[in-house]
Amino acid sequence: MKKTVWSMCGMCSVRCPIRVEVEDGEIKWIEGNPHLLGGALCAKGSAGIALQKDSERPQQPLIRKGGRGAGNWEPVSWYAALDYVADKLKKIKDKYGPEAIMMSCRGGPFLDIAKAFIHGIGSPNFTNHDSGCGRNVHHASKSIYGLGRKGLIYDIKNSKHLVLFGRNILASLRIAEANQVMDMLEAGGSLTYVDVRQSLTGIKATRFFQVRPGTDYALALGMINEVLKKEAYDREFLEKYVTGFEALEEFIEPYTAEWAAKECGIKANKLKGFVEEISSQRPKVIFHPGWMLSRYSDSFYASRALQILNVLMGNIEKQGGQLFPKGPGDCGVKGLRSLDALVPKPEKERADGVGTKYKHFDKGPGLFHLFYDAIATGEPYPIKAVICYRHDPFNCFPDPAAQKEALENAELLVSIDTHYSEFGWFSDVILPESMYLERETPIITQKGPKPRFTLRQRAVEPRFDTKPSWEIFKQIADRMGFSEYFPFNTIEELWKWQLEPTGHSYEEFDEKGYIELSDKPIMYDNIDDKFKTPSGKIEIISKVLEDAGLPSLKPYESPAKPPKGRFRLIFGRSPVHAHGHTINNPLLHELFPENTLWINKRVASKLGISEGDWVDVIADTQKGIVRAHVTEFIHPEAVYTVHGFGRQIPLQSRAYHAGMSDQKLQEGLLQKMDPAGGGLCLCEKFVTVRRSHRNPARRVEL
Ligand SMILES: Nc1nc2c(c(=O)[nH]1)N[C@H]1C(S)=C(S)[C@@H](COP(=O)(O)OP(=O)(O)OC[C@H]3O[C@@H](n4cnc5c(=O)[nH]c(N)nc54)[C@H](O)[C@@H]3O)O[C@H]1N2
Ligand SMILES: Nc1nc2c(c(=O)[nH]1)N[C@H]1C(S)=C(S)[C@@H](COP(=O)(O)OP(=O)(O)OC[C@H]3O[C@@H](n4cnc5c(=O)[nH]c(N)nc54)[C@H](O)[C@@H]3O)O[C@H]1N2
Ligand code: SF4
Ligand SMILES: [Mo]
Repeated sequence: MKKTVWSMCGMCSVRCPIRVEVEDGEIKWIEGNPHLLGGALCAKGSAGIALQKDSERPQQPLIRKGGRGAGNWEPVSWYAALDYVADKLKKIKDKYGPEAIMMSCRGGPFLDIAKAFIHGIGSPNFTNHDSGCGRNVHHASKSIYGLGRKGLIYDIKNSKHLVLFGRNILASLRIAEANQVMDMLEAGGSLTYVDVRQSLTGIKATRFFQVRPGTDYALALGMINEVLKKEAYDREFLEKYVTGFEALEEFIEPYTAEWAAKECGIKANKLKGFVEEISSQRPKVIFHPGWMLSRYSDSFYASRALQILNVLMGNIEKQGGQLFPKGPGDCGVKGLRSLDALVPKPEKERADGVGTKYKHFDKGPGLFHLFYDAIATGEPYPIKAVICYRHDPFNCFPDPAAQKEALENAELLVSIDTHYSEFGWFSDVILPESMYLERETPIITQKGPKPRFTLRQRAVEPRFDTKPSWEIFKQIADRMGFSEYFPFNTIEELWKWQLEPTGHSYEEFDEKGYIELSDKPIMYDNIDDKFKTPSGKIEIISKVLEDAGLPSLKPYESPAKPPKGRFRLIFGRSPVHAHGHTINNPLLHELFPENTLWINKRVASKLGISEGDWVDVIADTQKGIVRAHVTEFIHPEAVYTVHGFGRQIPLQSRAYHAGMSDQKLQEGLLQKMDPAGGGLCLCEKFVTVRRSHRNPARRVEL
């Protein structure tokens, strides 16, 4: 018999709502939830069935037998694995204190249970992947509005002009957002795209600025200068909500459109034409602050400048601009109950120094890469257990060799993952989580103009001896003696407990897969108290930054040019892969089996490199071998590759050594963060490229 299961995609972190058709315990069809996505699903989402059918994933708990990374595993029962982990954690807690245990979870809406777990142990050391992702953008937003990266959302569909700096929105996609971009374009809206290379988004754009790598801040400053010169801003909005405008006027003077155009390698009249266009379109103009603009040492300031442009447009809480996401409270509904709220907050300071040494950073998840210092040095105190749940730091942060060296000092490494991750392969215990179609998750709130509660439901039973993470955490907590923070035995009990204050019941999910809290978009009439900065205003001059001795408006410094014969290594995503964990998916592997190295045609011809040639990409001690993609559509200073490849897990036969790993080439970058934003400077590595003398059928990386 056929049945519909409402659930949530898990092939990437966007978590699109899905409808799954199941017949006789088999998944027959997956589509985007028709009520929200009109059935749309991306290639990765469609390949969820291939993942479910794939046997090249951990099938039962594993405990390491040989040396770390040797791949010698002993399959054990859940009982034995959970006992082993709980016992080790207890010993570490007794010897070094609970704060010696850290946990990283990728991020996203399902953090509650993971936070309750680590805080329940008594450790403040909860972290995530974000210093490799959107931290600069998050902190830039906080410094301006007092609100994080998700504190404002974009009404792209109704906008007249969307401006994207390195935000490849149609390839690095969220389905609903990509659909909004297409709707906006069809309605006659403009799209300005800024990148150092042409991309899927760039070819749909109405204007494309190809800039010299690392000069986004200059371009944004030039835009601000021209907007001010032409008085193309919302004076009333500025007077009402913004502090520091006079300082901006003074600061911006030297950064003219002509200066910016020269710095970025574009035409000044094109930049001026752009400002003329937006001046008639505001406030329906959105400067996307970047998602992962966290790659250069001034990306925080680039993102900040883009937010200043939004402020100048006066686009906040206006149709076609930026909107405050609305939650249950805006609909007269109480929020979901939180497990983490039951747990007393650990008093000890964080080992990454966030909140103490680094007061200007958001204490929430801190910064993972800074934990490596604590792990290596034992300062401010030792970290002895590292639990990675839905996170693969070796694929996420630069220089896995340097990470492994620091981890020598850790006594327990645990990976809770649906796949073999690079970290998992090196760790001591793998606790395999059931893949998303085989498990359920706690209920979450999805904020937006029309907020809702939603959840993931199990479509089919697990094929292997795997468990959902809620059960894994609960069972370790029981063994370690803090079950009071996990007051449930089944997921239904947890759902009921979460929903209790809201007045809704989980049967309501049956109809459409979510509980809609408002039937029409909510807009605020009054936004006077919405900015959470120290002054309660939008701060162009940020008190938090100034108190930390950091400038609010940083003078521009031109990025270094690569020395002769070298190139800046940049990276991005393919629409058919999600980081490293889909590379081995049988269907997605077929669509995109390995990455290439984009290299400018003129430069390539000087190096004697033709399309499809094998090239060596050399950093300091590391080398990658990959095929060249020779093209006019990339700036000659840069070479580009798709992130996530070069995996080294023999049990992933399709991904094993296919393509090249960018993070291995990023030697020395693990400690190089933007001091104001906390993001790692992932695009600050120069590499040498040469024709490879080898022509391997299967590449071996050094
Ligand atoms: N060099 C370089 N570095 C980068 C990037 C880059 O492009 N280049 N990108 C950066 C960005 S933007 C990000 S977000 C990070 C991403 O880095 P990560 O957050 O580490 O990446 P993911 O691959 O999304 O997920 C991590 C792990 O989660 C596992 N996983 C997936 N689904 C599930 C699940 O349902 N349950 C469990 N338990 N585990 C699951 C995957 O198998 C994978 O091992 O990397 C950053 N680092
Ligand atoms: N299909 C797919 N979609 C995804 C993901 C995925 O793994 N796969 N991951 C999700 C995640 S975690 C994130 S963070 C987002 C990231 O989404 P985006 O922020 O859009 O990131 P990327 O795809 O890495 O694309 C970044 C672009 O920046 C360009 N670039 C490099 N240097 C410069 C520069 O100096 N200036 C400018 N202007 N551009 C530059 C690169 O050429 C590349 O095209 O995507 C999300 N969506
Ligand atoms: S964007 Fe694609 S892979 Fe990501 S959640 Fe949505 S359907 Fe799944
Ligand atoms: Mo990301």
